Amino acid sequence: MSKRKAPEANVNSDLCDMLIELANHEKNVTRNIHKHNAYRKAASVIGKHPTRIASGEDAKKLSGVGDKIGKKIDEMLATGKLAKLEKIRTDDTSVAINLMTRVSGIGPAMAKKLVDDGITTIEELTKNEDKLNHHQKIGLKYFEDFEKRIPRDEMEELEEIMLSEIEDLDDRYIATVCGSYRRGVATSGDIDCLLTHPDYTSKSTTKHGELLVKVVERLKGPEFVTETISLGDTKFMGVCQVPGTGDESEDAARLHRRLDIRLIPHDQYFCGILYFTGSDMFNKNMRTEALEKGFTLNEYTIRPMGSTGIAGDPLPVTSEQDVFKILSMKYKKPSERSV
Ligand code: DCP
Ligand code: MG
Ligand code: MN
Repeated sequence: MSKRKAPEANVNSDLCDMLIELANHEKNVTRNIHKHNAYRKAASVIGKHPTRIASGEDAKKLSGVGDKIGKKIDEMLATGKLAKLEKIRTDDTSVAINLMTRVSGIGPAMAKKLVDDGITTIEELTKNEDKLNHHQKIGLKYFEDFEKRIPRDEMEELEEIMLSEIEDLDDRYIATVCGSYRRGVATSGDIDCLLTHPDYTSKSTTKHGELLVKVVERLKGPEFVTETISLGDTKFMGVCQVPGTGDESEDAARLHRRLDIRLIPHDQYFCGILYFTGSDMFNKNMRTEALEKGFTLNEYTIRPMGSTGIAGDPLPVTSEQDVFKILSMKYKKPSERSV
């Protein structure tokens, strides 16, 4: 039996929801990335706290919770709501900007520009499609589909189709579905696939552009990949779905899903896997811990930081475990990396 406790239900989920809503407002509307990060960090640490937070003072004992957030927690606990959020929720401009950012490809700056131009609904956006780039047009076309999370059984189906097509093409490819799916969660927002091939390393001088293009072409065959948002040498962004069965009612229910594929050099695959498994908050915390211990970690490599502040050569990594070992951290399985 495992010594670790099973993750408890979050007994402070109302406080977390409040902080996440505030974080999103700072990202999308006021565009204050520091405040966004502060709210996310507080939500993350409070979400991990095993007992009910009783007061702002109580919350402030946790790292990442300061005076201002402490006060908001007191207000929330006393009244069950937050005046600042009530105001945001009824502010037409905030509501419209938030709506626009839900379209894939529309960021906070573009959302504000659209709302400044008087575009505040999806219907108006559809009438003004000419203002959108290719990615945003696809985001609008599949607005409803992309909002729906992908159930795990569909993720498994998509994974199986994708991996078997890739293996048939060339069995030396290695592909791994990362993101929230690899963390074992029940539903995913999209499909994050990493790809590598022994012919492509960070030192290889031969052209690797074809490696990803060939895979994408192959995946279009069975009508798995249905749209390309963008395709470069190392990054594909597009749309996929479970291929049709010919049964009309079944086929009509199939949703279009966002698919990202990244081609990673063979010698950097495990840093890539670690990064793209996330979560983003877990990555942030791990990178901070790495820096504290004198290393710099990113999606490609882990390197020691010299006393001059200049990063040294990448350390050899042949598994995710290696990265944890270098940092003297206890290994965490993907399912333990959600916060
Ligand atoms: N990632 C990160 N920092 C970001 C964005 C992404 O570290 N700002 C990493 C960690 C994520 C992974 O990339 O887990 C994939 O990004 P997604 O946005 O697809 O996030 P998830 O797959 O974790 O969640 P979802 O189920 O919503 O797709
Ligand atoms: Mg994802
Ligand atoms: Mn993704």
